Amino acid sequence: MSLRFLRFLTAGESHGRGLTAILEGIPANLELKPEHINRDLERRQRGYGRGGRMKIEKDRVQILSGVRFGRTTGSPITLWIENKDWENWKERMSPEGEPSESVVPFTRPRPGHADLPGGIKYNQRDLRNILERASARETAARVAVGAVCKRFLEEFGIRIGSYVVSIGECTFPIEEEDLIKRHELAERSEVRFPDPSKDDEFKKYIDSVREKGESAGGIFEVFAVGVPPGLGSHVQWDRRIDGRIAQAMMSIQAMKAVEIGLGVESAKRLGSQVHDEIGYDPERGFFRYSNNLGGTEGGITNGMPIIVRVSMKPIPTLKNPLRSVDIETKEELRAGKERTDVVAVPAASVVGEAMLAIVLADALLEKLGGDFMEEVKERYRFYLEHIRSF
Ligand code: EPS
Repeated sequence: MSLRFLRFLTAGESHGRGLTAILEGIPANLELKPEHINRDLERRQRGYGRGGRMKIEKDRVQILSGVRFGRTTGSPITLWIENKDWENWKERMSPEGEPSESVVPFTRPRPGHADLPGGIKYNQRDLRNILERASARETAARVAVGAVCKRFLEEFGIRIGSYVVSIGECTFPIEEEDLIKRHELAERSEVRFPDPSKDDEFKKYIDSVREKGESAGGIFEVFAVGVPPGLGSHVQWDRRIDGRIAQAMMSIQAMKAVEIGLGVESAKRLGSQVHDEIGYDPERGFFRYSNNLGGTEGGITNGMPIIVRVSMKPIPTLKNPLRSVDIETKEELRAGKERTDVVAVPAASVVGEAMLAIVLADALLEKLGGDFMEEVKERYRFYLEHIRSF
């Protein structure tokens, strides 16, 4: 499944020169400045539990095409983020010449990483040729694309946020009910948990994981508020918005499960305890008494906030590596080691925001069409009037 109106591709290796993304389909005349993107790039780099790499990088975007004097032109938008670590990898990652002696092939695949299946598939005996692209470094490019989509959605009053629910076994009840406030609290937390007073306990937990030479995953939630009813469609499998969101989330490196609204819990409850009752108010129009379904019914948004819960597995690079086999000698030994993060759930939640923004911008453009912002906005006004009078 792919996007229906927007298109984007990313390119670049973790220790290559940098990352590129090309995004096409954003209407002309949208205000867009590097600051809009840099804010999210910087947020993605934060989070307790990251390894040494984040001290090296200082992700900043350069807009290479599709924007002139701070406004989109409708042409493909090219985004470029430099890898500062390239300086240390120039010889080992050179696109030209022959490998020098410093190039030691990576031959001991890490269980849980793309190393072995990717090596087999692409017939690469130096597994670095796989791991460099499989690395979650690529998510910086997605966050840049997502930030452009957020900028677009903002023009329609749609806001996206996220917060961490748990890291490994460490979790606490979330007291705050309001989604925007949860997001704002998460912004002040070192682990993006919506109660910064719990930071020390999360940090202690992450330290204990590090001391054991282990890694940990976790759960985060991403939401969108201000979404109109009617994005996505029930009429065809690949137009259903929940399926599109799930695919986008699962495409993030290391994600293993996606739930919408109550998700797994809804399978245990009876119907009356799950479905969101409908009310009508002459001022607000149709509304719901609850939001157990997380803003989607029949593959269509229903006007309630979209709430997505995503589970991330532990990072596969371990200080105390698991059993593996050297692909050259076929000897059973321990997997290779690379510098790594211990926990990257806070960063993943920012990537989740980007993916939700991309899917919703695509679905909004699918609904409204249009090549320039004034046109899209006029169509949106018409559609809002239709919703009010329905
Ligand atoms: C990653 C390994 C680490 C992470 C990296 C993802 O990088 P390195 O091997 O350079 O230490 O820091 O994440 C990023 C570079 C990033 O920008 O998020 C991996 O193997 O997936």
